[in-house]
Amino acid sequence: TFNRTWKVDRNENYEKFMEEMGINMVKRKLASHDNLKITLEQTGDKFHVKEVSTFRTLEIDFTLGVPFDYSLADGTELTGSWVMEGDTLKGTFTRKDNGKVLITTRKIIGDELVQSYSYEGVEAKRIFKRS
Ligand code: MYR
Repeated sequence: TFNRTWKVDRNENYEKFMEEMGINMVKRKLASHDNLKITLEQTGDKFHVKEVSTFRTLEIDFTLGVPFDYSLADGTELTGSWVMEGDTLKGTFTRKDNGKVLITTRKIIGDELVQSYSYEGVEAKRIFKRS
């Protein structure tokens, strides 16, 4: 189950990924130390997500398979949805500004939550521990 609060522990290739996303160096440096915490609460096919970082606090509700809008901390707007594939949550989001697609997954590996990101062939991970 995804249901708990997760605190980011480490990143893999996240700065390269953000660079591909067009985020400038100063913001990349800040974003790689954003102390992100996410609280996931799944009830059936509905999710409530609380996101807390040095940038902002926000709450998101979505239903598996149903598109919704989401803005990144720098204002980039995405639209897309999450689906469950086996034990993995898979998100497919499209940038509203350029139409390019960002794929992200969340899965539990051992006692960690691993979130992967893929954009224009660049892949990254953020690995979260139980908070
Ligand atoms: C959620 O479930 O947390 C809300 C929806 C998340 C949508 C996709 C997130 C992609 C984040 C990419 C961050 C990259 C910064 C350049």
